[in-house]
Amino acid sequence: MPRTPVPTSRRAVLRQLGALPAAAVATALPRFAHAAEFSLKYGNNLPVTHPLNVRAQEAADRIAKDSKGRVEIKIFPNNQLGGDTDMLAQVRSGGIDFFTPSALVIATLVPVAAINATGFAFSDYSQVWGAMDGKVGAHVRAAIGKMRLHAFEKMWDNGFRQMTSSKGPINTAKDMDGLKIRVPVSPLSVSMFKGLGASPASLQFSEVYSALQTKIVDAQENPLPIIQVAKLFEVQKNCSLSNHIWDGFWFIANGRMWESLPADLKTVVSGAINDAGLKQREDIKKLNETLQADLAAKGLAFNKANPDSFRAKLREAGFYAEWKGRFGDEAWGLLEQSVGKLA
Ligand code: X2X
Repeated sequence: MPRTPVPTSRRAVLRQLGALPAAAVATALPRFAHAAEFSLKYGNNLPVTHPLNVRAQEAADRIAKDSKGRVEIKIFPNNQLGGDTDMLAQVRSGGIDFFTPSALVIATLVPVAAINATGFAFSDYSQVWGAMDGKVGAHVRAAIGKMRLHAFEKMWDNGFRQMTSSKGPINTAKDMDGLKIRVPVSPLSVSMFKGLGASPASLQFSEVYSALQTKIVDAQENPLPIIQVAKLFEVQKNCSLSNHIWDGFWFIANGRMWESLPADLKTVVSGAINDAGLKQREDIKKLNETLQADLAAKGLAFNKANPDSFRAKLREAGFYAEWKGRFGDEAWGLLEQSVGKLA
């Protein structure tokens, strides 16, 4: 029997495929096209237009090139593989290899990871990156590591969270009274918004647009880039600039998969992901400077919320004392080294 010749060029591959029935082509093609030794899946909760996806795709391209095709990363954006809770379970089990949960969301598994989201802790980005590229971040990464997940060194930016509502502007903590507001699946968010007198509902991000549209909730809170790319301005009237939480994404990998990667490939993957994260931070910073005008032109009415009334209300509700206890003195002390005394 004559042996099937091994195709040597793209042309030869196509010629050979041309001789196969369509169904066979569909299954044969990926095998030729994806000879990667490590074919890895990355799931996230954001639309493809968000800088997180744009920069992650660049990282994936660089990894394919620098690993000479040995590592291929396929991105599944926009909750294609399930919502936040589902993807967190999948990255633990190995169903997916990478996930970028917000600090708020991974905190359902690693409680101290929510520490950066302590209400009104950070006043600017120099404090944020000082803490997260420094001791606070290192403390959280170690805690993530104990759950058999690998967290890359450079956290990616979500941004300072702002409140939007279909019920009018939020100026002071009083305007929060009884407000039905969606928050992420996160114990800290629930505690904080209860402390502010609101009525928070935890929903995965995949459900936010429709929950606002159908008025299951009246309000939500997210950084401006998310309000833009997820088109939340279509279903909200007001945006109150509150900067109440700084939130970032941990780029995490399944621990077993990570350990199985040879050292040279670990270097390639880490380098590309961390560099892309730094570029993504710049993208978010630029968007924050331009998006208010953009969103205002789309009909969102902006106002500045008064942070003092919120801080006072949270203190009164015992929010800081409670979370200092839950995070522990060590973590709280590291945060205060970056931002000053909190409570
Ligand atoms: O769910 C949200 O609000 C988002 C997109 O900011 C997070 O991933 C926490």
